[in-house]
Amino acid sequence: MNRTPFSKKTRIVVIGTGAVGSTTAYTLLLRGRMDELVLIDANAEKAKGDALDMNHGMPFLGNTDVWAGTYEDCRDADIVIITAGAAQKPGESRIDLLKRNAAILESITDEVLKYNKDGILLVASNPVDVMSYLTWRKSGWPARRVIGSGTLLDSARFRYLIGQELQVDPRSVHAHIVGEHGDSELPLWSLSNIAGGQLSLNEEKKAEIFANTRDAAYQIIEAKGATYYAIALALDRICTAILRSEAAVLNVSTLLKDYHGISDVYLGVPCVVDRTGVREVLGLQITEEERQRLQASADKLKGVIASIGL
Ligand code: 6V0
Repeated sequence: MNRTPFSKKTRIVVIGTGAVGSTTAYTLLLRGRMDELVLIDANAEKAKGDALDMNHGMPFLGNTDVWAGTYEDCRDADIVIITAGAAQKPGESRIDLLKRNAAILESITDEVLKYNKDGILLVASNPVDVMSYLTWRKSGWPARRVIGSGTLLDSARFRYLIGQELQVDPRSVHAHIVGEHGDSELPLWSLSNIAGGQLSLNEEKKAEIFANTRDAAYQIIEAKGATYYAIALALDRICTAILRSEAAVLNVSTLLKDYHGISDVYLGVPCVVDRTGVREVLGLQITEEERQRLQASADKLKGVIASIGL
C-alpha cells in the first residue's frame, strides 16, 4: 500500500493470530487504535479467516483497513506486536516454553527487520522477559524500541484483587508487580496505596492476594486452556501509550542498566512509555527485602538466558 507524505496512516502488525494475537487485534480494532491492522501467522489461513471475520464487522465499526499480510507489510508499521509461539500447557512452567519459542522469535525478528528499521517491537510471547531480551539482541535496535509486556498484566491482576478485597475501583489502586512475568515475580507492597494511603490488609491477606496474582495464569489455563482477554487489554494499553505519546507509567519489560544494581537483563519494572518507546525506567525506593527478591528474579532470568547461549 503506497503512502503520500500527507497520508501517514497508523499501522499495527500482529504476528501470531492465535488466542492472544486475534484477541489483541480485535481489542485494538474495537477501540479504533489504528488506521491499518495487519495480521500475520505461520498458519496463513487462520490470519486470512480472522481478517475476513473482522472486516465483516466494519458496517458496525467504521474505517479500519484489516488484512492478512506478509512481512513486507511491516515496512510502514508503527508497532509490530509479536504473540507468536506455543501456548503454555497445563502444569508447564513458562521457562519450559523457552526453547520452543526462542527459535520462532529469532526467525520472526529476522523477517521484520528486512522491512522495518524504526518501528517499535512489542513482545508478548512467553517467557516474555527472555523473548524480549532475545528479540532486542537480535534486532540491534535501541532497547527503548523493543518492549516486553512484562508485569503489566500481573500488576492488573494484583490491582483487581486488591480492589475486590477493599471494595475500591482497581483503577484507583496503585500497586506494582515487578520482576519476571512468572514464578519469581514480586509485589512492591511498600509502594502500594490507595490515594496515597496504606492498604488495610493483614499479612495473611497480602500473601493470599499475591499468590492468586502470581498463579492466575495457571488457574485460567487449568480452567479453559489459555489466557487472552486481559493480556489483549494490556497490549492495547501499551500501544495507546505509544501512539498517543502519553508518557504513561506502565510495568513493561525493559533492559535494565544498573537498576538497584541489576544490569543486562529484561525485567518488568515501572517505565515511562511514550512515542519513542520506553523513555525511562522510574527509579523507585524499595525495601532491602524487595531489592533482594528483584535481584533473585534477575538472576533466574540471567541463568535462563545463559542456558540458551545468549
Ligand atoms: P496460540 O493460540 O497457540 O497461538 C500462537 C500462534 O502463533 C498460532 O496461531 C501459530 O500458528 C502462530 N505461530 C507459530 N509459529 C509462528 C511463526 N513462526 N510465525 C508466525 N506465527 C507463528 O497461543 P496463544 O495465543 O495462547 O499464546 C501466544 C503466546 O503468548 C504464548 O507464548 C503464550 O505463552 C503467550 N502469552 C503471554 C502473555 C503475557 O502476559 N505476556 C499472556 C498470555 C499468553
